[in-house]
Amino acid sequence: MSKTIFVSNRLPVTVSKSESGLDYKESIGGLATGLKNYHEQGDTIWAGWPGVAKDELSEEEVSSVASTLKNDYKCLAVPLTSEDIEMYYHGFCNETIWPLFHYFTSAVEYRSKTWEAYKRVNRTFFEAVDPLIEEGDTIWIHDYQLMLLPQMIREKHPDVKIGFFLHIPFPSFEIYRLLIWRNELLEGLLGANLIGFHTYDYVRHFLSTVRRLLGYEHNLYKIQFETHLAQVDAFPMGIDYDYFSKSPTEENVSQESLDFIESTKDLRNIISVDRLDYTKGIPDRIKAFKHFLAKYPEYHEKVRLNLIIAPSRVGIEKYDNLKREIEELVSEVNGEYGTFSWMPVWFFFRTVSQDELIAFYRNSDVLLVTPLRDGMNLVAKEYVASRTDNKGMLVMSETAGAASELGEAVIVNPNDHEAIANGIKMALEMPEDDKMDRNINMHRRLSRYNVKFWAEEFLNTLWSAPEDRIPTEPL
Ligand code: GDG
Repeated sequence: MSKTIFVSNRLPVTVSKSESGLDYKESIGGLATGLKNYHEQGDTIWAGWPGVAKDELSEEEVSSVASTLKNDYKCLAVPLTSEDIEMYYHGFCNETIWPLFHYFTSAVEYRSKTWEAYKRVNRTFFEAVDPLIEEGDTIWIHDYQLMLLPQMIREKHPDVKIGFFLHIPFPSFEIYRLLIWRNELLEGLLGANLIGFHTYDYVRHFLSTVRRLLGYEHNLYKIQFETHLAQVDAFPMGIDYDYFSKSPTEENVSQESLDFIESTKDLRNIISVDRLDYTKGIPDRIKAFKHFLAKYPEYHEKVRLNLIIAPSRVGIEKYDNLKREIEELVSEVNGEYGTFSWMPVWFFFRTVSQDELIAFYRNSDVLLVTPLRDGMNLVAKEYVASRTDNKGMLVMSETAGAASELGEAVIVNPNDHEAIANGIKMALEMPEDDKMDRNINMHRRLSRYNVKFWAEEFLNTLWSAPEDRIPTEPL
């Protein structure tokens, strides 16, 4: 029977090693959250790196991880070394592709050593997945860490269906062209039968980049590449709407969180939830909140910003510096505006459980999500879905992919502190019936275009792609 193989850098479960042994924990992040349910229910295998370097484990531990992942989680562990992680993941993925695709051009590092590691690790993924592939299988590859993999698989298995989805923005041609290895990455992607992006803007950028760099025109979003057609389209990723809109059970929310929520009942609560990343615009958001307090003193002692930041890419200098910058800005606002009975910003540098997250969403009058660039941003969708009473309001930046689907939100330029401050005020003071109308529209869309719909739409499009191999021999 044919199966679907998901391939992504990380698995939906993260393995870590401590003195007490090996620990298995659900991974945090857009992709893990998004495909989890689909994977649990379908005939699928998920291949990816388990989160711990193979040279940090004994041989027995390596095989124990492999068999636990296989038997308990339907996962295939792709073993990577510490050197791989350093050069491929921290190196090429996060020092080159991530900043470039998010338009942080001055942060991009061009190092041929990390590029070599990127190629090598994409080959490692190929070698891990290759023995699993059987005729009729579908392979769905995810994200910027594996852009060479589609073509590697295509060369060996020309008849399987290969899909690729990019979770981050695809930048405009003028940005993308800065990359030294630009053609190789495009050719790697074009090995897929279907290449998906979150928005039509990213699709347009990709098509024009392929035309200008490789000279391939598209015909109705289909590009003839070597012996097959590569189709390109937008598939805006949704969330598990039912999960976020159902009530969390109280026993899943810690007493500490319930007490915290209780203590904020008399305040207007603004929440923001992000992974720690410089693309998320967190320092500008805090500065904008400070500006809000300066401009609208009537809100002193009445409002609170709850900043929940999940640790990410810990130990990397740029990220550690960002954390320090955030801490300084938070204490600056609290030092300047706080009183003996009121602290305007509460900063939590930790992850919380999903049920707690929903409880926090529900308790918040406003979600403030102002990334400088974001492929989609699932947090915005989760907040709207969680507030089933339609009494919350979303303030979000125009440079997040989700802005093109959530036009009823208060949309702001994330660099414009004045606009964010006014956006906060507008969201806090919006009449109930206006909020209700806007939220009802957003709910309708989110419940229909949920994550299951996203995955099915992508896979159905991939499966229904026409028999597209062009004969290589003259007829
Ligand atoms: C990439 C793209 C794109 C966060 N903190 C906690 C927690 N989270 C969960 C959220 C959400 C996910 O992590 C974050 O997803 P985002 O979409 O906001 O951002 P990225 O992680 O950067 O994801 C992004 C996404 O891929 C999907 O394609 O939207 O643009 O950058 O689901 O709920 N979850 C829990 N505790 C936390 O503390 N349980």
